[in-house]
Amino acid sequence: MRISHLCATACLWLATAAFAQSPHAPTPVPGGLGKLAGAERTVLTVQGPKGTQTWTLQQLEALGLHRVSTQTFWPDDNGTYEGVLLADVLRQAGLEQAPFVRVAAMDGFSQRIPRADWNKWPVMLATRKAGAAISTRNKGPLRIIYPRDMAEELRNGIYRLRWVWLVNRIDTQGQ
Ligand SMILES: Nc1nc2c(c(=O)[nH]1)N[C@H]1C(S)=C(S)[C@@H](COP(=O)(O)O)O[C@H]1N2
Ligand SMILES: [Mo]
Repeated sequence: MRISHLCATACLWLATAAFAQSPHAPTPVPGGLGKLAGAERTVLTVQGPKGTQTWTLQQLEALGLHRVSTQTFWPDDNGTYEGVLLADVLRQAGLEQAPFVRVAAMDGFSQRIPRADWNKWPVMLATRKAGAAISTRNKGPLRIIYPRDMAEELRNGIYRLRWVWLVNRIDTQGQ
């Protein structure tokens, strides 16, 4: 138990160190960005072992904004995104060790994202594109952004499904 815990800690540290070295990894935005219009509205419900949590945009961004410039699977969507690390959101709900989470969207779409993804890569829950809020028409206010340029593997089509947009719920349903 202790040894496996040590390993988990070391592996996490190694993974974090590797993220930091990639020029394509999200980087922290010190001090955050100006407040968004509508930042007080609830945009996300997370259900985990710690119960059900709701999040406003402002509360989410207070977890620590990160920024990444990335290619996507959709040329029009390429660009710079700001948001929080999915792992940080999951930790607040006690879900960081879950085998997977289900990320669900306003349009009824959902996908399972396995733990390996948020352990290996700084997967983001984006709240902004180039500093501005993302409208629902533009797949916001929350969307999953993989740091796709960090790894060749992330170009594989299996990850395309996991770029859920219009995200409004995270849970472990279907386990
Ligand atoms: N909210 C939401 N996210 C979504 C989807 C969706 O229908 N709704 N489609 C998924 C699927 S099945 C794929 S393949 C891509 C959609 O890519 P496309 O718009 O190029 O078909 O995004 C994923 N994210
Ligand atoms: Mo798809």
